[in-house]
Amino acid sequence: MFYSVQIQAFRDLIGQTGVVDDPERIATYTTDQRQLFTGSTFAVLKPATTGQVADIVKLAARLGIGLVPQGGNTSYCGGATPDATGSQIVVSLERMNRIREIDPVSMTASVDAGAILKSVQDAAAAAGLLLPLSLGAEGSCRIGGNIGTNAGGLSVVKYGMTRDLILGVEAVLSDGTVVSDMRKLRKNNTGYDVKQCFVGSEGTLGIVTGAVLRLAPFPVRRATAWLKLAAGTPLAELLALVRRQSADLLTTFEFMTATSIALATDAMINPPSVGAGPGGAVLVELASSSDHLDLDGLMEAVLAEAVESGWVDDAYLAQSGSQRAAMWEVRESIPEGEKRRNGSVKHDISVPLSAIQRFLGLAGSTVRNYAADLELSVYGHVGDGNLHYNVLVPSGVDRIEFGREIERSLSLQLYDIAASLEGTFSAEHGVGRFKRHLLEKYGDAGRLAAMRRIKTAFDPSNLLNAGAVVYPLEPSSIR
Ligand code: FAD
Ligand code: 2HG
Ligand code: ZN
Repeated sequence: MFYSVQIQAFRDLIGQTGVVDDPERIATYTTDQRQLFTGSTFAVLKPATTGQVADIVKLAARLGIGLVPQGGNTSYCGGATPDATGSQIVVSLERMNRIREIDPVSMTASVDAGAILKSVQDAAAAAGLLLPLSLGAEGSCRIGGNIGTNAGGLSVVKYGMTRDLILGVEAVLSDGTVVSDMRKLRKNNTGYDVKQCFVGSEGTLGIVTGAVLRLAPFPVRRATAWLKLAAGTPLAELLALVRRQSADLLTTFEFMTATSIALATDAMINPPSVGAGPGGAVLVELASSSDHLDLDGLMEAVLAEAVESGWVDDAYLAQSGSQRAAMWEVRESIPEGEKRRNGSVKHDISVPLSAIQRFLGLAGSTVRNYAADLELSVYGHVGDGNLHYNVLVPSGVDRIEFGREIERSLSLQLYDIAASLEGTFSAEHGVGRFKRHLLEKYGDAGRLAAMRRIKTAFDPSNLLNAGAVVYPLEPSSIR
């Protein structure tokens, strides 16, 4: 076999169990989770320690083999998938899944990068604490992948993105140097904030092997409501009302259109009878770690004012844990609902909150002009100015072909609108391999130059996830 010498060299380094070269087992690591692209690799490496990751990087650098770090392979932009050349090797962190420490006093979780998000949430909860990162893929995505994509999700409006939750990091650089900065400090102004370089860099600057995450007090009270919106409800104003009148106890403000809700409920076994008003619906949640607060009473007062304002036609407060869970299940089933209906072409846009209504208006007329019969599934984390503005693939149509056609035409018009409103073509899903051309098109020239310099400084040989996010500097321009 062409790469047998290399495979043996990696086996000698990290042992038999750490190297997978059986094509059948490799296959799950080479296709992205949306099944848009299948790359190729001759082996998947599964290190068990940070030392082994460092050894892998050093050997790969010597052999000139590119490395693609992978966590749960749930990301949306093809960043965890090797390219088609067959010369990159996947480094899966899945065996490095230890929760190293939950420190209830410092309120931190120190974990291996391969720990599954849900298992870290559970370990924190067992100590009465909350890891406030929550997303539909939490049962399979891993902390290193969350850091790689700077994952957002369902409670960003209160707690921020992964970037806001990371206190310390351990990572291996492209020459095998280990950055060991697993400190729990909130304050540490000692020069460049190196850990933040790894956040959102999608495996192009280093392989993260560990992280210290910030925890919060566990919310013992939650009030969850489903709001049916009147036609033309100004979402940002409604959000401001809820934040103000709930004393900013808001943790979730998720918008959904009627189509998205129908897709989700179609995919559920026991769907609740929730629906949308003419302006869609919003899932709102308030949370408190204090059991002295009457959160339901507060929510009822907020809802009454929202109805009074004329922006909300109807509102329901979940009366039990199972009603709350059902409301959440609707929201979280939308991606699965889209998948079952032949998929969607995804647009993970964000604009300033002040421009969200304008985006919806302009994008809506753009889609209608493009093709009056196209169906949209529009939903998302409006509390963060982030919409998933997805075009449904018509049934009976080839999903991949349709996606290519839309991405060449309509998608660019939608991204142009987002850009004209000072927004972005990727709010939380990253750039990966699929959106690199969009970064070239929409990225500020100075920012791109800075990114190339950072990439070149961290990884002069372009060993780490080459082909994702950004091209390095031309070799001739490296001094
Ligand atoms: P992977 O897909 O394995 O990798 C992602 C990127 O990080 C790749 O570029 C990879 O090379 C890099 N990487 C992985 N591990 C490391 C490491 N140890 N060191 C350095 N780089 C690394 N995303 C959101 O932001 N918000 C959501 O609400 C959300 N909901 C989702 C719902 C569903 C149903 C699905 C399928 C996905 C959703 N996602 C969401 C996208 C995805 O789950 C996130 O991007 C997640 O953070 C990816 O984690 P992962 O472990 O699967 O990473
Ligand atoms: C979500 O918010 C995820 O559910 C997935 O970010 C979005 O599938 C999508 O478009
Ligand atoms: Zn999302």
